[in-house]
Amino acid sequence: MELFYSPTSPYARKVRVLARELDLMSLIKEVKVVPSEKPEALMARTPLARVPMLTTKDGLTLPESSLIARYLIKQHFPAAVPNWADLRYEALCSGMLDMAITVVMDRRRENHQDDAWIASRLANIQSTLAGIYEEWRESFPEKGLAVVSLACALDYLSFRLPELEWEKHYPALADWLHEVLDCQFYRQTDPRKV
Ligand SMILES: N[C@@H](CCC(=O)N[C@@H](CS)C(=O)NCC(=O)O)C(=O)O
Repeated sequence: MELFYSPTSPYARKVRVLARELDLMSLIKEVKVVPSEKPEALMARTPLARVPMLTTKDGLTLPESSLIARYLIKQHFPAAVPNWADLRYEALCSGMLDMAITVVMDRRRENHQDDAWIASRLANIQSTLAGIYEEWRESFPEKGLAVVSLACALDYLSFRLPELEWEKHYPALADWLHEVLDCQFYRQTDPRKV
């Protein structure tokens, strides 16, 4: 299998960590690309030209991190059925990342969106984070897709939107994140070490 990724993509990081946790790396060749350069190898497999993108052992091209995550879990646990609670956390974290990335990309453009647009994206991230935090305080899975999704999303916020200062607002969640990140799979995929 081939997994196309870029080192700074939090969606790609999620499936790269998951593949390592599920002990699938002997079956996967990672291919580093810069999607904005529209590399031929990526374009030939997905006209979306986004990462992550997985070519499965049957030659299917899976162009979406949630799909790839479900495929990887099925490879490790053939009898796995959808874990809706985990998938829900994954979707919430992906939604937060979608908003974070639009803000990060917008800041790189010459013609920026107006401040109200940016503020509304940041407010959505903050309200989603507040909701996740309340649930996390009550109970949260110890491992698996929910943990990987949340850790990759939170670390992306720390990396690209430090002004949110989420770690200051939720110190217990920040402690949890640093414990999770203290593992070789996260170190190997740290976007700061590009
Ligand atoms: N919903 C997609 C999002 C993937 C995505 O937006 N990837 C970005 C990198 S973080 C990308 O490849 N962008 C390339 C581009 O927009 O040119 C997923 O979960 O896989």
